[in-house]
Amino acid sequence: MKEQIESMKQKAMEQIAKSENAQALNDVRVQYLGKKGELTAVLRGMGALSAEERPIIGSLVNVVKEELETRIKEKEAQFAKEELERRLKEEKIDVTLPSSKIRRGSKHPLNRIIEEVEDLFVSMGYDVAEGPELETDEYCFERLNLPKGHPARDMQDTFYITTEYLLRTQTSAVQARVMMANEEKNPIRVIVPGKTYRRDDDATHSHQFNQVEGLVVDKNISLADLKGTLEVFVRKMLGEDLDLRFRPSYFPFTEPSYEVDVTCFKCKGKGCNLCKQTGWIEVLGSGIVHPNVLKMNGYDPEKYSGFAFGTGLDRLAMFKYGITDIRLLYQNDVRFLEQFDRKDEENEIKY
Ligand code: 2NM
Repeated sequence: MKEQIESMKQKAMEQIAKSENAQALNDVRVQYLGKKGELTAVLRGMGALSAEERPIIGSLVNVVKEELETRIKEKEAQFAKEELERRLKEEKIDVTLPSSKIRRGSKHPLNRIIEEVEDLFVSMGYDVAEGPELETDEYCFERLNLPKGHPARDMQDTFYITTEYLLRTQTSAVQARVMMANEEKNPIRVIVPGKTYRRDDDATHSHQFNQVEGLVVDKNISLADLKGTLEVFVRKMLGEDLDLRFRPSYFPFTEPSYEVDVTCFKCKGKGCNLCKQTGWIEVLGSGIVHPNVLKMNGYDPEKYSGFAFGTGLDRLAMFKYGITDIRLLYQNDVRFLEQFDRKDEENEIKY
């Protein structure tokens, strides 16, 4: 019996030594020490032994059982250690590898244009003012020399909310607010960028669009100041080599009024499809502030004069970036918007 147990132990030890993984090791444990294991069977059969043999065999089986368990535990620990080492080696992270590119948002072309215009005018001493998009008839029309019944009120198709409230058709309403808010009636240099609304929406017109208007009020302001300022504005935004042409026009808030054309930046004035063979493209409206406008907003037209101008930022963005469909500016397609990411210090991602 003793020899039988000893040889069982030898066999088990060999099998443990030969086990190559945790699964194989567990199979050995089950084979000898499990409920139906070979060594367990010996313990179960002890009842058949004599009273002398029983304690001897019993303790021998227990010693062998312990030896096998210890050996299995050692082997298990060895497997666990090897597995850990393998993972440490295989799953090593190289912290010096460059990261995958982070997808960042980019500035909308309209916002880029607005910022550029603001930077330019601030550098010339202007303030930037903003005001409500929901305006009153008083500020949008009355104070801009457009009394009720004035035929020019039909020039803009207005979104009326009530008889008093409306969506502003131009940002000039804010200029009137700036003049009214200036209690000392000091000189004014201001630009007003913002959203405006008109009741037309076809392929080339959106019911909502973006404008920037400018207003200068001071002593001795003349047409020369207007022309010089707009020349700087147009050349900085669209190209230093461009010429301006002032065409007489009509706006209720200015007199005289001019529409400003610029040399076609596509054909440089030769004539092409963009300028409809004229060599010129209309970019601005402007004029000398009407004395009524000054008066109605608290400025004495005998002491002060001023000039004002306005332009559509959507058109400007389209010209500057060669965008052919205005709707692209409002669809927020990232494939379109990504193309306007500035590659300068401000936006450059450094790794
Ligand atoms: C334009 C064209 C001409 C304009 C006038 C004024 C104000 F407040 F002085 F009356 N603000 N903006 C103006 C003049 C705007 O946009 C095409």
